[in-house]
Amino acid sequence: MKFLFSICLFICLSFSSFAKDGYELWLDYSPVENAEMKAQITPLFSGIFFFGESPTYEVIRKELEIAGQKMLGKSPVYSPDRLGSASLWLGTREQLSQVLSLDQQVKIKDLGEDGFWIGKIEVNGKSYLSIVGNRPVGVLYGAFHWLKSIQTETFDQNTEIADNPKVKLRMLNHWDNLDRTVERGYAGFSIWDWHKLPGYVDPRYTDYARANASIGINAVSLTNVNANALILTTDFMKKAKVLADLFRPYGIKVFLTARFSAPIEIGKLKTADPLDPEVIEFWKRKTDEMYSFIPDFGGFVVKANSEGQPGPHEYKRNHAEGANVLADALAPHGGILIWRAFVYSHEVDEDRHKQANLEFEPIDGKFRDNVIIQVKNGAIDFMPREPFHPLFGAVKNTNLGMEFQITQEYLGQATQWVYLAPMWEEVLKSKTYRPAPTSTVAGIIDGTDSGQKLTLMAGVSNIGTERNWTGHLMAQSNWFAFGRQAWDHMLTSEQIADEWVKLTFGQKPEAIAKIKDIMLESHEAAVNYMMPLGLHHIMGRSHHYGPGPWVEGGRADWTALYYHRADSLGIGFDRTSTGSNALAQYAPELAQTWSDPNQIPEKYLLWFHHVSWNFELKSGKTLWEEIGLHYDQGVKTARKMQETWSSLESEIDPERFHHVSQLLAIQVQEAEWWRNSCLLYFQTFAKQPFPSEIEKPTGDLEYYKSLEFPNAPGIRPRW
Ligand code: BDP
Repeated sequence: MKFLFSICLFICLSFSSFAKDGYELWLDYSPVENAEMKAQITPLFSGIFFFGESPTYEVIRKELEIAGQKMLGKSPVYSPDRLGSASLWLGTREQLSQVLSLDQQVKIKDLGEDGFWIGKIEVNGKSYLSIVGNRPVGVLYGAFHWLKSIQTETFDQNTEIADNPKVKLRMLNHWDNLDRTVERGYAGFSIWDWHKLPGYVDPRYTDYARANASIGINAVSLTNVNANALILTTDFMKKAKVLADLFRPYGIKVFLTARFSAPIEIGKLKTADPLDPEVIEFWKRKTDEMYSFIPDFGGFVVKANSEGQPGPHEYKRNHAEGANVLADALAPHGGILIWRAFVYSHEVDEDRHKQANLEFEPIDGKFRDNVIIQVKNGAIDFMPREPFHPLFGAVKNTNLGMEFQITQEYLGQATQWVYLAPMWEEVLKSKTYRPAPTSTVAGIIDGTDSGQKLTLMAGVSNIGTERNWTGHLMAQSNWFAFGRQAWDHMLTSEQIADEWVKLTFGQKPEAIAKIKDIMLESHEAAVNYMMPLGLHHIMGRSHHYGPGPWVEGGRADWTALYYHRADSLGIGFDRTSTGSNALAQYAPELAQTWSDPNQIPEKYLLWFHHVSWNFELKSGKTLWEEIGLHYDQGVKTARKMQETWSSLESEIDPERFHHVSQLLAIQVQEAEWWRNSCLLYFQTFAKQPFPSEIEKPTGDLEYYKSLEFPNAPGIRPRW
């Protein structure tokens, strides 16, 4: 009996040590089995020397301990002095100034605040592999890079590496409410336990900081853009301070969302008019107080005059007047004000697409230097595919930052595997033709085309309390990819997928290739089975889960009918000069080509054109046929993803394999549901049979329309 019990215990323990629940993210450090790699890194782990001290070096030491144990089965050994037994040096350019050559000094200096250099330094005929930054955080980024290169088997100690981020602020925006619900969150509750802070510091905060630092994320806005003014009270400042102190050694700055009406709600003033002296004084006082708790506080993020949020328009002031009062309060402390361009109200225009440009173009140049306008990648709202936002290129004298959505509000939430990097890459690489004919969205954001110095890429977080952080294990890749693209938008989504898969699943060539295949086709598949050919905003109302092309009634620009405009003649939103003329907000080079339904890339066709059901596409097929083929292709790709994954059963640990398998089965059903609903619905207008090549949509349209999901996660609460 005792014997049996011991066997059971042994089996359980061995299994639990192999059980992979995804908590470790991409920092799981699998044992190094490659003999050559092992031979290279073993001496390095046995003679580490830090030039000086910094809390950030403590963070590096802890990471080296974890990595050393997991990769080599032993703790790193530190050398008591820089020569002697040392073989790996870490420190800043200043700390290493005596041993760096002049050339190396210059090279490293040019890397700026966050960059790092990894290379060999020769002293007395011995060479030392060195990880050097201009600041300790650069050393941290270098250390993470080094560990990653070991795991991806790209490390070669004879290759010198110099790397620095293209964008200054690489930021996560949490849409987390103070009661721990998360707007558009599909991974449980908020990881910020405001109730127990400041007394209780969840160890998870540290793992969160490690994960972010490992991919270069250096700023986090902790609270929902639909903001609660309470976050600016002294009690909450004390709580936020604990997080800021914890994140500091990881190079991460804390931002908070500011509710424009806070002067009334917590300041007890009668107005929030940004030009009112008492309001100006309120923001100054509150900001000073914030800096007394968090001396390196990043700044505020503001959503104003959008979807019912208060803002300067209530007082007949424009966005610049609203933003500048907060910017002025932050400026003496070096803080930054991030003002969102996601604005729309009923009155402005008949096309929501045009509203941000209508409001921001006339006040271009009127914002303070420490203001960044944070612009969503497209003009509507994080749709499965959007053409880039026309503010990029139209606004020339104001800092513009990018806002991507990592959480998959419109892209399968947490039931679907959709790798978002290809979509972001497409946006970043889009040519804007302004300010220069060769300009791209990425060039505007990183300052090379726009000249702006203050640069930002923000991503709406997909993180929650679920054990694997992101609900769907594979959605971890989107957090990872966001950080990597914010660091370097020249990386391709394929390169990033390659890194992530190796870090997450280890060195298994066949599995790596197959997982990458799935990832790289997943976004196009989702576009196909949800909203192909430029269709947009045809999802379920409010929770945005599943299809809802029939959604009508209530506020027009929250309905599907407003966007697809299907009728007996055709389908699509005419945004040319015969329609809303939103196209005129793009550079003439683009507007001209895109005005022609025969020249516009077909992926944007119905975004800008109302086209007859019989319009002929490049394939020679009619629009109606192509819509059917796209929906059907989406379903087929989803099934193929499922098959490919099934073939990996022997390669992947059972926990992760079954987690993903079950979700893929749901994804296939959801893809079929999207296809069937949309095609049956659109057929009521097109009144044509389905193309013969496709699997015929089945089911009853009335049934699909009747489905309700009152418990779908992430629904926007009342605020
Ligand atoms: C939309 C979301 C809504 C957000 C809004 C925003 O549905 O919950 O509040 O974006 O970005 O996509 O402010």
